[in-house]
Amino acid sequence: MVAFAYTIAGSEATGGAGFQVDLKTFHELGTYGMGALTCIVSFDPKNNWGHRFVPVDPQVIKDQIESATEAQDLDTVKIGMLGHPDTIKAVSESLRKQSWRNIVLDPVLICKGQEPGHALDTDNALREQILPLATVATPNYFEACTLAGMESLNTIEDLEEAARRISALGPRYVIVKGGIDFPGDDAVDVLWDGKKATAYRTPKIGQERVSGAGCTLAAAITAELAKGTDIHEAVRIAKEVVTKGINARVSAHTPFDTVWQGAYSA
Ligand code: PXL
Repeated sequence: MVAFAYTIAGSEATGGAGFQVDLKTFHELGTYGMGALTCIVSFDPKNNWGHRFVPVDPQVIKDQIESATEAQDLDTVKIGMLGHPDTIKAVSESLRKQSWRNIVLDPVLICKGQEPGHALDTDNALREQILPLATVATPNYFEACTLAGMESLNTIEDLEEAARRISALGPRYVIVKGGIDFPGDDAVDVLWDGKKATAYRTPKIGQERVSGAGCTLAAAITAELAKGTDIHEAVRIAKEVVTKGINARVSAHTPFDTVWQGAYSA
């Protein structure tokens, strides 16, 4: 029987991040994608592609989750952009209504191109109400620094330390994504599994950011966990999906190229 992969995430209208990326990735990995929308992001072409952000009414988020969880026996969910304390409260309450085998949290604090650090109440709500429920967290460089309380990550040991600190806040598994900001020639992700750290490396592809890499990685991990793949293999496959997707990236009139999920099986 087909495995169900569920996402609770925001829409990014150009298809380069969020809900759209999650569904494409779920499909690419052979899972049946479902989801609840938390917010609607429309980049503004007349204002340097700045973020126009509209939260979905919290009750409507709860209704969507009720509908999906009654329709199917879901046990694996990915949490993407929440973006507002009221959204976080609604999602946290809905998640607590059943048990989950896997809750994969991509702790989206800000999006590419946004100014960091203006929404402390959202960051704190995420840390207090969602992170403790997560079984897997996939912070990027900036999110790992923020959640772990570290100023910078310069070595593999720093990535491990950040992952261990974030694991102490709830999630059993933490994958810290070094990405472009981590020094050196490789894109390094470190998985802390509660006992040991494993580094996954691939050569960096250029020095420019690509939209959707983080969403794709977390969604691919979610799809693999939904199918019953173990966490180490799930991370390995997810990294391969992202690497192939960046190699085959799609250019847009937005500031960033975007990952092509379809490259994985092509
Ligand atoms: O890449 C993070 C992200 C996630 N979800 C939505 C987004 C973004 C960044 O733009 O818009 C909806």
